[in-house]
Amino acid sequence: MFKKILIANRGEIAVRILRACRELGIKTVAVYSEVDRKSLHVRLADEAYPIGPAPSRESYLRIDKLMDVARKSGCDALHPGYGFLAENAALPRACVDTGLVFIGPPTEAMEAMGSKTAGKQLARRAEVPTVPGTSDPIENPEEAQAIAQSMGYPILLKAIAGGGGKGMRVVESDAAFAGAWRDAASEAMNAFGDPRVFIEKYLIGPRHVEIQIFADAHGRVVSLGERECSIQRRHQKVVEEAPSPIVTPELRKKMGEAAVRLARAGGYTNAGTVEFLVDADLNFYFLEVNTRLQVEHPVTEQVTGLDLVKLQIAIAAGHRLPFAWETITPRGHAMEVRLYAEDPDNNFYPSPGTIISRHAPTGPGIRLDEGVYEGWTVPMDYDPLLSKLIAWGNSREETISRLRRALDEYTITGIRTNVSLFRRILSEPEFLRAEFHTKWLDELLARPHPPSTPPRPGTEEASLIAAALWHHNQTAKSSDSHTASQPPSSRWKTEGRRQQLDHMP
Ligand code: MV4
Repeated sequence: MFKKILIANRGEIAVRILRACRELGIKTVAVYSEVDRKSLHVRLADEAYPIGPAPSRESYLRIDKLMDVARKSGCDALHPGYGFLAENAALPRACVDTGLVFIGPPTEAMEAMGSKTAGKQLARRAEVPTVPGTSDPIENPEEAQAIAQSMGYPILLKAIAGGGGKGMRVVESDAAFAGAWRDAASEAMNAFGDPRVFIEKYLIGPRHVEIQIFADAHGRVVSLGERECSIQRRHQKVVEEAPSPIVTPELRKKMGEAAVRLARAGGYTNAGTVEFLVDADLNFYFLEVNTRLQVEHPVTEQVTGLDLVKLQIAIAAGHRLPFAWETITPRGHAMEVRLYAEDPDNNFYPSPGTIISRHAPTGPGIRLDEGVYEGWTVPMDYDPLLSKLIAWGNSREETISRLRRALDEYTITGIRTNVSLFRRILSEPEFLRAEFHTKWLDELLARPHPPSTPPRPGTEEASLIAAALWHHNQTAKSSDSHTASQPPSSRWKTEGRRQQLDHMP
């Protein structure tokens, strides 16, 4: 087993990896940029080293600095987390050169599966269903249009290098093709420096369902079941759950076997996620492979009882997977919401700042993965993910009621958060009936809706009395600034009682 692991990341995921290492008796080395000197991952690690200024290009994306730290501190392995360099094949390559074990797939598997079209070609060879369309980029627009005509509209143009919905255009008719082609190619060029585009049949109202796979270095490949990730805002997942409410045991088996075939075909090892779109008739189509641990991995952990980070470390150290996939059946239901330092009443603008006070929910079925603490300042230089709140229950209904209860317990002052977004989603009848698809949240948010929480009082020194006075004035002025399910009075009562309790001797 490894003695010391370099954690090449920050925030909640660095903390998550640290915790697994601590439980395994492995020493940890953190790295930090100038604005992360006081961050939680730095405080919790056995050792921590600065790697440069705030911009990630000059710190968390500097492979040379990471290798320097690993050599100097005597690490034998590196965990990349997610984001930053996690899916950049140059990182596993550098690790090999430095004599470090990369906790993730081999360089070649990352390259073979990381690109959208390479992944799609591999899927076709492995007889994994793909969306009808091309799996090669098309050079000439006339040829592309002929393909679109023969497929029938609507079609979707997708950038090869795509991500986050950039370089994607739906084309409804032949007349709209030429313009959409130009737009998609120039957007892709601007965003990725690569204008190449391919064509797919456009699926209406699909769901995003992904399969968690694990592969060891001894030929065993397993599926750990699916996660439902259709609740997205502008291509960013905000709520994830396991199992998917629409996936039957038969579909789970079929999708799991397809994902395992693909992983085998790509020579994959370690943790990976195979993304699929699922249509209304429960046909599934391969989308892409994520060659890393995902943000939403905790929902799989909660329903399988496995620690995926420990599994990643064990596999990287050459251990065998200790179970066969036939033995994995999800138990109960888990759901995660991503709490961000952003303002849902102001177009989800990032809201960095200092956390004045914070109260974390606990109790039955609640897990909180976070990288923050009271008094810490959320930097504006990175993704503002604060915490992942995860609930587990025996049924989807119990899980949702626990999550709502935990959201009511969660308070954080000094910064704005998107908590109110989740109160809203978790009380929508369609969400409760699990009737949604990948565009559902964007459509919901496009409908007019009053702000769902009262604005917080002045964030510097929010005393209970000021808050109560403010609230009194607010309710006297208007009564429509809240939803029926969450009257602000009860919220202030809860908060007031807690503050009184906090100050009891
Ligand atoms: C699609 C699609 C419909 N038909 N492909 C968006 C991001 C990229 N990873 C794939 N995406 C989509 N591909 C076909 N042929 C609809 C989407 C899509 C989507 C997919 C997953 C999660 C959220 C989404 C939101 C809008 C559109």
